[in-house]
Amino acid sequence: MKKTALITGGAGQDGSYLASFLLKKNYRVVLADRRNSRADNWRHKFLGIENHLIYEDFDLADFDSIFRIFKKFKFDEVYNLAAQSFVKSSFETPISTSDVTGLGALRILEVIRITNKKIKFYQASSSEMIGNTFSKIQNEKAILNPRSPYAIAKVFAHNITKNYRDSYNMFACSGILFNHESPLRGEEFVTRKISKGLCEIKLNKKKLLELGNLDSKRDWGFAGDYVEGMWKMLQYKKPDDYVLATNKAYSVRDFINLSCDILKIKIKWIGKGKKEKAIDLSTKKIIIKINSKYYRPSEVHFLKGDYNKAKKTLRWRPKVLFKDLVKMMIEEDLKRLRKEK
Ligand code: NAP
Ligand code: F7E
Repeated sequence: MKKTALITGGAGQDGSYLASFLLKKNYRVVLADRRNSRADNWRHKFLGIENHLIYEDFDLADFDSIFRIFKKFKFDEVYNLAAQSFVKSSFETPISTSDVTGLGALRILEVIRITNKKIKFYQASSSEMIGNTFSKIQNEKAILNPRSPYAIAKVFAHNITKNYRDSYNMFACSGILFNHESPLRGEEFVTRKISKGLCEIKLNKKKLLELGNLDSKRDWGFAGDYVEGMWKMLQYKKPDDYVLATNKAYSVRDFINLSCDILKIKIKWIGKGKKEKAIDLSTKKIIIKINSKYYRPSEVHFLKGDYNKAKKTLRWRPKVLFKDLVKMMIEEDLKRLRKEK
């Protein structure tokens, strides 16, 4: 019998990779999104999966729309990936972010509890929940010190998922995922902003890239690897929470330097703090500068994840590491921009 999976937020980066992964495992895959989120469906087209999925309209803020989908299908597994996922925006829209990213998970858990407690549930938790920390590496036991409305909403969703597991014996897991990127990453996130922006500069389609805090460090993995980890959590004999990460941290500046190396753009950094700039040595022009509007009211400075539990229990490990990830993103952005000509 084919298993049926529901992915909320299936139009996003992770939802697209997960849908592709589950189709290969012979699942029937239902994607639930707001209609506008898949207006051009570019990610599904990129992966060649758009004709193999069942699309349903819904909104994670709307309980009835969730209930309707659960009445229509009999799910084996549910992956809750929908969220207002951009940390910077959460400072501008704290209430709707809390409603969708926090309470949204509870709405789904309630529908599962009421309709069929056998459904396995995955919650997309985040390293942002850990926030600022003094520890050099963070695992599932890290103290949570969230620094944004987004992260605080994710803490609620994380804790309520555990509470439903403990209270109602439900198979509910959270993946505490550190940053993961890909050519399918939204352009507002820093890695894609850099890869696309520098490719545009290389191809003379743009003159200047403006960024915020270059010193923050993240543990960046590849989204395609992480969706396999999500699935593995739901296949294990008992539900639990797991960190998925690469155990390496790099700064935003490191990401830029490597991207420039790959693109063969020779740069020199001058100035400090908000006055810092990168000059293209071949043209002597400034190609990167700081714009304070990209700073956050409160920042998470350093994240590096210890994925030992997932490695030992689920036999999961990241396959694509930093260098190859940056290369993959640059190559794909170059290809797309050249096609646009
Ligand atoms: P993403 O590309 O932003 O995907 C999230 C999807 O949720 C988007 O398609 C978004 O649509 C949709 N959405 C937003 N509000 C919604 C609502 N009210 N109802 C229904 N759908 C809604 O994010 P991602 O990178 O794939 O991440 C997937 C999940 O993992 C998210 O929950 C994110 O918070 C979490 N996470 C991501 C990372 C990471 O590094 N990528 C790390 C840890 C956790 P619109 O684009 O139209 O708003
Ligand atoms: O920022 C700095 C920024 O927006 C990374 C989401 O998927 O991962 C993501 O959240 C860092 C921050 O991702 C710019 O200040 C500098 O320190 O790419 P980001 P994020 O905030 O880490 C976590 C795990 C999630 O759960 C989230 O859903 O880069 N930065 N200059 C900048 N960031 C952006 N976006 N734009 C800049 O110009």
